[in-house]
Amino acid sequence: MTVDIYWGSGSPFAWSVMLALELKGVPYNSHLLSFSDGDLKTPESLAMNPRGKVPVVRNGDFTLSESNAILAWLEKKQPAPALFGSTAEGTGVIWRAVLEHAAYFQHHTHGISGAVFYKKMDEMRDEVRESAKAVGEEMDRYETALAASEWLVGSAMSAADIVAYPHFELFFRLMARDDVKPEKLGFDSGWAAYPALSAWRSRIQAIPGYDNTYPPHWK
Ligand SMILES: N[C@@H](CCC(=O)N[C@@H](CS)C(=O)NCC(=O)O)C(=O)O
Repeated sequence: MTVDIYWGSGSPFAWSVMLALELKGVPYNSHLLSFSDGDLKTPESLAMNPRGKVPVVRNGDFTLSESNAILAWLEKKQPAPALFGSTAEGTGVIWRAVLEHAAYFQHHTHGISGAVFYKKMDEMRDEVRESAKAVGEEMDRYETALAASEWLVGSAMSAADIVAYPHFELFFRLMARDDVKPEKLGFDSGWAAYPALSAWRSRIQAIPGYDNTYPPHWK
């Protein structure tokens, strides 16, 4: 099986899917789309995903968007190594971690990145501060969990890790921007303030093929 993946540099959702492709050793054709050139809104892109968002994958005449749906599809197409566990209980707990990350972490980081990228900090400062506080609390939870275990769920890397990880990278990168640092949102030390998260980051960076997934415009 070869998968065509349509992605954008720096999209954490696309990054998760690419990590899964690398981990599972699924060959893929990479189609890097440009957000700024409007590549996601062409008739061809909108035919694949009417929402005009990435990632999108294609395999034969099958097309799928939504990163977590893609991960679930990929798991059925290429079961090994398993990213959603091997028991009913394992699968349930991994999905819980994936969904908790979306609800309690991405929900807030998404709001912050919107304020930064769309230059709306002045009008959204109060919401950004609230979100940063919520992210800090979640960050502490992750730090505690990863101080006790190498992976977010169980004893092996799973979808919980590869879904969460790119969002941490994007968040710390945002916090290091010159136009965000003066906001004093509490993350000036970046990854260094979180030793267990940093060790987890190193474990993920050791995935064979990791470099192929790293956002090109961040290099
Ligand atoms: N829920 C979607 C989110 C995808 C998403 O928001 N992608 C962003 C990039 S991070 C995008 O394509 N944005 C382009 C746009 O909205 O115009 C998923 O999990 O795949």
